[in-house]
Amino acid sequence: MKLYTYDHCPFCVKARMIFGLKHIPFTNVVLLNDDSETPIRMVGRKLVPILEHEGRFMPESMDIVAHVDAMDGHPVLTGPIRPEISRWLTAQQSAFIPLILPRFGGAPLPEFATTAARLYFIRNKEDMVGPFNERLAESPALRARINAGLVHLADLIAGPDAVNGVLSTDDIHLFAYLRSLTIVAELQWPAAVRAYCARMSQACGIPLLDGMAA
Ligand SMILES: N[C@@H](CCC(=O)N[C@@H](CS)C(=O)NCC(=O)O)C(=O)O
Repeated sequence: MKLYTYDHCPFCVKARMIFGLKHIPFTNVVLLNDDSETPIRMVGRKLVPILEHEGRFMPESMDIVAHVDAMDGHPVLTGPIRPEISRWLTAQQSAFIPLILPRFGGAPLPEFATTAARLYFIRNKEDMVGPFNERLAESPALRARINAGLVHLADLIAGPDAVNGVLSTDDIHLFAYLRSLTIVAELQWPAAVRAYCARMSQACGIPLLDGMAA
């Protein structure tokens, strides 16, 4: 199986997670961010993640997660989900997006291996959130909002192995979000949240982004 991704993409992290959690080998193919031709040829849209399996192409991160989790008859995402987790994730979005996008745009990620690919990302995302330098200037206030959210999240985490005690799709959504957040330097991570991130990173085989945090 081949998974087409961008390293920064939280949806791609969701799809990568299920392979790691199930110890299923796969080839992670990181596309250049300005490569429209490859995804359009596969699924008719410029979008990742895309799973290539037995000559067929599947987009949509959570469809890929469900497909891979079911494929051996031994699903691992068997735990309950809690509405508090999705509510928490939704509440963070407006501070999360302007914090992470400018930092991704400057990071040494493989999807930005060429200048054209990096510029494609910057233009595309600045159309969404406005000039990156303006968003970066707002970092102190945005960090404060995320820090407050992380304190609240610490109370929601049942344990480092699974946010609700048993692995579920909440872990897929939550770890993908938190892994993106590790590109942001100088956040205040409560111990329970940090332990959860470290454990999930190890269990999924997906490195955190601390090394390129800014
Ligand atoms: N609903 C899709 C969303 C995927 C998505 O938005 N992917 C982004 C990357 S994070 C993408 O490929 N956007 C097109 C682009 O970056 O040009 C999923 O869950 O897989």
